[in-house]
Amino acid sequence: RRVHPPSSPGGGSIPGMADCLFCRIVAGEIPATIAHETPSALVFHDIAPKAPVHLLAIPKEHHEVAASVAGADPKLAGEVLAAATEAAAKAGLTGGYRLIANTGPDSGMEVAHFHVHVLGGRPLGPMLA
Ligand code: D5M
Repeated sequence: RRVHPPSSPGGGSIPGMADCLFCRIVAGEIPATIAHETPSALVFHDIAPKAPVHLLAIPKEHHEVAASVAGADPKLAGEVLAAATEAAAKAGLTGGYRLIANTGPDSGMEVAHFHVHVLGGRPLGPMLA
């Protein structure tokens, strides 16, 4: 299974990529509870859930942030969004849910592999509370 783009042999040309936590989950090197999988995307449970349902939807291929994947491969960006919504449906979030994609230091982003948080299972209140 290809994790890194072929333009980056060994995965070392982008800082942090060789040790990317989410690439290692895609590669099966770090365990995760998979909620949904498509040919290009993976959705798994967040290790520190902030809501009764807290999932992370990622592209299997490494892209750092939303702008990276949207610029390089907008179809893939859409596939990650679709995988997030499919996982929300599978999780039974009929009352609604929240999608969040942190980007860069001001957002508090911790893992530099693009991911969409899927939060739900209770009324979430105002987003910036
Ligand atoms: O969100 C990064 C998220 O990644 C944060 O909510 C914790 C989660 N996380 C960190 N390590 C793991 C593992 N090993 N499995 C599952 N989830 C994990 P950010 O938007 O970058 O702040």
